[in-house]
Amino acid sequence: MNRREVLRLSGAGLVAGSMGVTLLSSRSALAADFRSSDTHPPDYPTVKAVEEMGRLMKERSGGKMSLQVFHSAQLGEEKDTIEQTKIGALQFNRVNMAPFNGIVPESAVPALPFVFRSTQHMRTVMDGKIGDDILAAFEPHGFIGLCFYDSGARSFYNRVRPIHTPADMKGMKIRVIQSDIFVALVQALGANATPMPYGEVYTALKTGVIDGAENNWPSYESSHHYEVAKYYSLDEHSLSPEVFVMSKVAWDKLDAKEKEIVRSSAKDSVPFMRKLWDEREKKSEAIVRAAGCEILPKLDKKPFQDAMKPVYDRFVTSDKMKSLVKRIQDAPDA
Ligand code: GTR
Repeated sequence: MNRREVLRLSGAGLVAGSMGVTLLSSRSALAADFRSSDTHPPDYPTVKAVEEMGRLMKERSGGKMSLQVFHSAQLGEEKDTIEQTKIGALQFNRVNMAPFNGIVPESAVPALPFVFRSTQHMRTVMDGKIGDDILAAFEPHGFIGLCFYDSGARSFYNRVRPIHTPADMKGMKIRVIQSDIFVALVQALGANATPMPYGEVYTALKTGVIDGAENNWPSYESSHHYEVAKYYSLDEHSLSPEVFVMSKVAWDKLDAKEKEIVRSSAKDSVPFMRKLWDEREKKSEAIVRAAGCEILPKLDKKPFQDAMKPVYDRFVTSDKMKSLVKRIQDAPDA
């Protein structure tokens, strides 16, 4: 199914979803059939991970708490599903960190360009106290941060020419995820940033409305963007993980034991997800390479990193943000 068909189905998904939900009544042990959203297709590691979380939750609650994942953006694009989660129409949601940047200030820190040195550094930081502090920061805004899932490295791809240095990006129209940090990042590299929902990117690339976008191997492949934008330059500007949240409206209806089941099931789905992620990265890379895309191997990151000062100057302003960035930079790789 392509993105357009998926979008056509999204209305149907909403209707089916709203009819299918039974919520736990306050502090009771009634059965609950929760819903979660994901923009990716059914075989994508984030979808599989949330299904695994649902399996654990069902098992640990003796069958009372179950979860259905609405994949392929059936319930809408990420910004819309975040709204639905906030009001409790949707109980769970797996989204990228970036669309949360304007809602939860602390979510901006892992989304900052080049803030992590490596995947191992990201995992160490986000699995520890810093990650827990960032998850806790979601609660005052109406969300319970449950866990982070891997998202590899985001790099630029386009349909015009290989990008070796920021100078090659001058004047290019690059789609970014809907976050001011990503807009600033692309502008700092001399390109024009076009924020756009994920589901519109394939057609925009194909018709030339945009020249390029940025993402990790599995998204570049599963979205079929590689078929219409064949230059992929591995500058790896973002190693930000994804986030899995619960609606605080739904959370407040759970008793202490149910809350513990939700939290532990989410955390315990992370190693499962990482295994799938590592496998999928390799598989997606092989598909993209076999299709004849021009991959620019690890670029010299320094000119890209040097261009990021205005981004940090603009977004890392409060003492809280400065301290989080410093704690990340000071954290060991393993
Ligand atoms: C993917 C991410 C999605 C979505 C997408 C995008 O890597 O997993 O949640 O945010 O990027 O670029 O919009």
